Amino acid sequence: MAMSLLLFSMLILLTQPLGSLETEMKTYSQKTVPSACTLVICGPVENGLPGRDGRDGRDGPRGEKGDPGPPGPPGPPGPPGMLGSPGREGPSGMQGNIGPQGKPGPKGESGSKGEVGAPGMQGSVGTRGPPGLKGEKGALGERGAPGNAGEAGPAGAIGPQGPPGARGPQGLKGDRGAPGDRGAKGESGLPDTALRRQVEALQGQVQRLQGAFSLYRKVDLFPDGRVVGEKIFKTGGFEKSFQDAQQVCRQAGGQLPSPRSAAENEALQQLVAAQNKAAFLSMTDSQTEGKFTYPTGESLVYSNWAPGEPNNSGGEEDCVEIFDNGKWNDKSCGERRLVICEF
Ligand code: MAN
Ligand code: CA
Ligand code: CA
Repeated sequence: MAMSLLLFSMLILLTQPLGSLETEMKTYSQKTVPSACTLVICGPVENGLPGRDGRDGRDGPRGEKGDPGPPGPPGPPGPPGMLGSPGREGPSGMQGNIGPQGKPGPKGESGSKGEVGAPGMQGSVGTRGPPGLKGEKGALGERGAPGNAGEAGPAGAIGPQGPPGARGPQGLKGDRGAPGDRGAKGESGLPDTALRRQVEALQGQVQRLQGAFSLYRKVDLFPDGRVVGEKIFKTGGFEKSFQDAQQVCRQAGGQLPSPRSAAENEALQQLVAAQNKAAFLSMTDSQTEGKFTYPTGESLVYSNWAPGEPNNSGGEEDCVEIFDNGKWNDKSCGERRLVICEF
C-alpha cells in the first residue's frame, strides 16, 4: 500500500506543470489524511476548513501503457542430468612396505688362502743338521781317447766312455735370491719339510729327464754321430760338392766341420772311416791363396795336413778334405765329398 502511494505521487509530479504542482501541493496538504503524512512533507496547515477527500472526483484519462516490469525470480532447479562417463584410471598406488627379513643364507665357501706371512724372527743357532741331500749327477765326461788304429784293417769300434771330467772352477756368485717364505721354527734351522719334499721331487724329475735325454742322444748319434765336448758331428752319409755340402749343413742349423783340436779331428776321422769316404771340412783359401781360414775369416788354430799339403795342385785347390787316417789335403771345391755337419 505504501509503495502504491509513493508510485502514485511520483506519477502526479511527473505529469503536472510546475505552477499547478504548487497549487496542487497546497491542496494536497490541505486534504491529506493524518496517516498519509508519513509519505509527503506536510506543510503547516493553513487556517480554513479541512478539505474533502479527492476520491469523489472524476476518473482522469487513461494513462500510457507502463514499461515492462523487471524479470521475475529464477525458476526452480531442473531435474538432475544424465550419469557422466566413468573417469580415467587413477595413478598406481604407493609402493608397499618392505617385507619381513628372509631366512639366513647357506654358509659361504671358505676364503682363499691368505698371503704369505711376514718373515719370522731369526731363530737362535740350531743344532747341527743332518747331512745334505745327495748332489746332482755330474756332467757327462769327455769322450775317451779312441783306440789305436789297426795296421790295415777297418777302424776299431768306438772306445768306452771316459771317466767324468775334473771338477770345474767355482762359478761366479749368483744374484741375490727373492725373499723367502716364513722361516722354520728357530731351534733346528732346517728348511720346511714340505719344501724339502718338493725339492726332492724336482730333483727326481730332473734326474729322470736327464736319463731320458741321454738315452735319446745315444739313439740319435748311432751310428753316424759323435760328441766332442760341446760339439756334435753327424754325417748324412751322402756326398756333395763343397757349396752344396755347405748349404745342407746350414739348412740343418749347423755348419761344415771345423776341427780345432786333435780330439775333434779324431771324431771326424772315425766317421770318415766308418763311411769309407773322405769328407769336406769348412776351411778354404778362396780369399787369399795359401792362407786357409774358417768361415768366420779366422786363421786356423789347428791343422793336420798330409805331408806335402796343401799344394794347390793344378792351381785350383781351395777346399780341404779329411782322409780316414785323419790327415788333410787341399782339394778342388767342385769335387764331391762326404757331408759331415758340425752342431
Ligand atoms: C795328388 C796330390 C794332391 C792333390 C791330388 C789332386 O794326390 O798332388 O795334393 O790334391 O793329387 O787329385
Ligand atoms: Ca788353394
Ligand atoms: Ca792338394
